[in-house]
Amino acid sequence: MATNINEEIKKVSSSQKQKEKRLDEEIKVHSMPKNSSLSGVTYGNKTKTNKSKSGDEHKKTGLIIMVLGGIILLSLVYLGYRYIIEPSLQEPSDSRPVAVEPEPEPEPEPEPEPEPEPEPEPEPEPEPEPEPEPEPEPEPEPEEPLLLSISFSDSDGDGLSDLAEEFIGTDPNDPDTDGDGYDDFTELMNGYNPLGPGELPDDFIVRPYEGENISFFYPREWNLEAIESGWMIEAPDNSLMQVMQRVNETGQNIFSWYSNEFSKSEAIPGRRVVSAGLGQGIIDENGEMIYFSVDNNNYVIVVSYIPVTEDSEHFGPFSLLIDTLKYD
Ligand SMILES: [Ca+2]
Ligand SMILES: [Ca+2]
Ligand SMILES: [Ca+2]
Repeated sequence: MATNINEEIKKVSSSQKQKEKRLDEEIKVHSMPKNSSLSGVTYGNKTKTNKSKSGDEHKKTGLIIMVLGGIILLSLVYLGYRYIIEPSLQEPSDSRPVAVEPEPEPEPEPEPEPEPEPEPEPEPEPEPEPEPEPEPEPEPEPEEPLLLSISFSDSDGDGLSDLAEEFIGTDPNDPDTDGDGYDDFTELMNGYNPLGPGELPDDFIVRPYEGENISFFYPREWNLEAIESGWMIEAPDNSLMQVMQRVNETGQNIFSWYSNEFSKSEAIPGRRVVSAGLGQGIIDENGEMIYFSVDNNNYVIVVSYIPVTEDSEHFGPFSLLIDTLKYD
C-alpha cells in the first residue's frame, strides 16, 4: 500500500513537473517574439555593425573637415594677400613715381571750355501744378451801384450838372457859356440855345417833353413812350430811363416817405441825396432809382436808369433828365 501511495505521489509530482515544464515553455514561447522583435541579440549585432560603420564615417568626416579647413585657410591667405598686403605694396610703388615727377608742369591749358551745353533741355514740365485758384479775391469792390457812381456835381452852379453839360456841349465851368447874360440852365429850360443866339435848333442834341404835369429833356435820338403811370425813354442800344408817378398816400416829405415806405429808421447817407430841379431826391440802396416828392407831397416821382451795359455811356442823358425834371 505504501509503495503504491509513494508511486502515486511520484506520478503526481512528475505530472506536476511536466505541467510546470509546459508552462515554462509556454511562457517562453509567448515572450520569445517580444525578445526577438525588440533589440535582443539581433539588435546587439546591429549596434555592433553601426558602431563599426560610424567609425568609418568619423574618419571620412574628419577628412572632409580637414580639406574644407585647408580650403578656407588658403582662401583667407589669398584674400589677405589680395586686399591687405598687395595694396600696401602697390601704394608705395604708386607714390614713388609721383614723388619722382620733377616738374608739376605749368599747366599750359587754361582751356576756356567751349561751353559744353547750351542746355537744349526740352523740359517736359510735369504739369505746372493746377494753380490753386489764382483769384480768391472777393471781387474788386462790390461795384458801386450805378446811380451812386454818378456825380451830380454842378461845378459852375448854373443848375446843370457837369455830366449833363458835357453831354449837350456847354461849359461845365462857365454858367453862361455863350456870354449872353443868361445862364445855360435858364436858356435850355426856356427853349433858348445856351451855345449861341436864338432858340434851340431843331436838331439840338436834346429835346423837351411836355406832359400834363411833368416835363423834362431827353436825347433826341432816344424813343419816348408813355406807359401806365409814367414814361419809358429807350436809347438806341436799348438802355432805358423811366419816369414814374406815384401817389404819396402819407403826404410826408421825401425822407419820411422813404423811411416809411421801406421801413428804414436809420438816417440816409448824404451821398444818396440828390439836389435837382424837383428838389431833394433819394437814391435807393441798390442805386437803381431816385425818389422825389412833388406837388406838396401829393405825389412821388420815381426815376430809374436801366442800362444795357454797365459803362457810363448814358450818365450824361440821365443827369440831364434829373436836372430838367419839372412838375407843375
Ligand atoms: Ca453846371
Ligand atoms: Ca455851364
Ligand atoms: Ca447864355
